[in-house]
Amino acid sequence: MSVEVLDSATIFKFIEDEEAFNVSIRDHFALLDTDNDGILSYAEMLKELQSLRVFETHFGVDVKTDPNEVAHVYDSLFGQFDRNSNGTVDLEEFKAETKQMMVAMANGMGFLPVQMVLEEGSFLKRAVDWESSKPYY
Ligand SMILES: [Ca+2]
Ligand SMILES: [Ca+2]
Repeated sequence: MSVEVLDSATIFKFIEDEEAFNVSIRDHFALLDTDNDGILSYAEMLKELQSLRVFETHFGVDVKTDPNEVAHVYDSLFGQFDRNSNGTVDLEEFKAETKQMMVAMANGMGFLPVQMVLEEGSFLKRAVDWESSKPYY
């Protein structure tokens, strides 16, 4: 984990760089697909859903939640990824939903840079690394 400063422009630029974005989607998908069958089951997605940190506030305070409620939220998040509701998430679904979530996050951030704790391998960390690998222009 590391603390990074990022702004919505970094996220938008990363998404718009089709090639870089596709590579990171494929990488991340392959990491989650532990049985290598090319699709993500609920169990395989769970790790990703947990990393979305839906229960943390902006101040990093853990919100106490009832386990039933947590399971319900994961179910509904999984349903967002599983667009054709066949019980698994394929690469296209994963890409479409990840992109949409990142756009929503970027829109929510506005124009001011935000300091965030990012996990290694998360998409936001990838976006930051991607930007810092670019020469200034
Ligand atoms: Ca799988
Ligand atoms: Ca599906």
